[in-house]
Amino acid sequence: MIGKNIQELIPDYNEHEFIFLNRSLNNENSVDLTDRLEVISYFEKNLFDYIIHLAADVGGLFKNLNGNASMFSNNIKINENILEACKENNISRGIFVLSSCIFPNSPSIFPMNETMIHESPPHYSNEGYAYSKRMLHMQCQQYNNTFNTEFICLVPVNLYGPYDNFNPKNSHLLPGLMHRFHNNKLNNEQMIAYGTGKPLRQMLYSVDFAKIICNILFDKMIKTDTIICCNNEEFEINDIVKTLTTVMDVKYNDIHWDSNMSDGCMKKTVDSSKFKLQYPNFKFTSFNDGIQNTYNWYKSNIKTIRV
Ligand code: GFB
Repeated sequence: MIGKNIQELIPDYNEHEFIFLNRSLNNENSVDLTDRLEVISYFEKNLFDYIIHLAADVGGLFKNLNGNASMFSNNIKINENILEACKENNISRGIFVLSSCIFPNSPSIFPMNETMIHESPPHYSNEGYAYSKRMLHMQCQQYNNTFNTEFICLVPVNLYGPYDNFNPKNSHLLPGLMHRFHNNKLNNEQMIAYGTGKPLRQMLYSVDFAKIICNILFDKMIKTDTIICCNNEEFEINDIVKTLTTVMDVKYNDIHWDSNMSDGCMKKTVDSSKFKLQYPNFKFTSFNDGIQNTYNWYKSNIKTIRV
């Protein structure tokens, strides 16, 4: 998702050549990142100057609940292979993406900041993914200290937007609901949302995060930081669903909340003061506009969306 959004920004960075790895394409840039030899030889063939590491075995709450073991194993392999390939091929600057879900489930204080990532265990629902990302964070810091690299870790909150995964079984909240509600509406079926709607979430529009990644990668002032990226707004899930129903022109009161489905983590509020200090003029897309843009994109691309 983020890679596709970065592809659309390339004209703004035409002094650089971007190569996008994609596991599903059948060409020289389709690489199995869990295969160490394949990764090492790919990077040997291409002398890259920078890396933007977005690849992960990732998904929403329900994918994590059922897949913690494989998600930990896959992501540990991917991250270790990528970091080794960077070291072997002298790629000394890059962006590595973490997530706000890796933070402690019961922190000493809210909102959480960049220094608190390893303070205590993450929520059990996605501990596999969370610990693999915490190891990536620790490895980036070790590489920076040992090999003098500039590996910067960015921490987005819940991402949504064009090019997301819309498969309701393993997607995140917004795309899963959008795809399901769209089909419920077409087939005149009961609309169902999961959980109680009470948990709190912060949301980041994928286009905004793609811009932030490129801004920071080419901003040589930033060297070895960990930076939370969001606009500090937080919503109850039922308010997120209310906004979605308004945009999709469906009745919020028609929605049945299936409280047998897990709520997952109730709150994981993080603070982006560090980002705002560095980029005080960055304009985040409003949540309503972000959902409207995403739904417009979804309807125009419905034949080719990832489900
Ligand atoms: O985005 P999501 O799946 O994951 O959101 P997390 C889960 C929350 O949305 C739970 C509620 O409270 C669900 O009960 N929900 C309501 C739904 N309806 C739905 C639905 O149709 N689909 C889904 N998926 N949820 C993520 C991590 O945790 O946090 C990611 O899984 C990532 O890896 C992200 O790190 C930041 O927000 O719970």
